[in-house]
Amino acid sequence: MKIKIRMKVIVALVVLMSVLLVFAPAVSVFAATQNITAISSSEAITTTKYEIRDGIIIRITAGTILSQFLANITNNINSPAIVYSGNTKVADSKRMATGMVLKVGKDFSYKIAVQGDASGDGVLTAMDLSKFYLNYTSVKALKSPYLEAVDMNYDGQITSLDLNQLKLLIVGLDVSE
Ligand SMILES: [Ca+2]
Repeated sequence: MKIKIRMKVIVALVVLMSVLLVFAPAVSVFAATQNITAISSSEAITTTKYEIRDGIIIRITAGTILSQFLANITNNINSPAIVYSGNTKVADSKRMATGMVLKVGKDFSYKIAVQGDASGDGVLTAMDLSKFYLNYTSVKALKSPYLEAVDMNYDGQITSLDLNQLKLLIVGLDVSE
């Protein structure tokens, strides 16, 4: 009796394995397709100079011109990469500003966060400091990507360290002018 049951189990396992072998190629093709989709959706562009975090491009320093920015972006899909300010296409000679959007083809878009530019004009002034303070004191919260723009040290938190760094940068720029 026990041997018969074992035989049945063995037969069942052999049948199961054959079924798996038959379907294995189909399964692996399916898995490969999924991987390709995942790679293309997360990496329509790549960059070594900047960083893409949750669809936001960070580590762009204030004063970066659009043509300089695009030179540091590698477009991985066969569609043009265009930067917009609202609905307007930004000219190559223009300064990058927080709130601009990089669109790659129809399906991909990335928000731009220029370091320290909380006001969205691409220049670091007392206005940015004011926006930082209002956010810091919970009077007026900064929204994404303006919030990401004031994470000066890119650690994912807004602290007094960011405030100090922003102050230094604004003072530094004022001195150099
Ligand atoms: Ca920070």
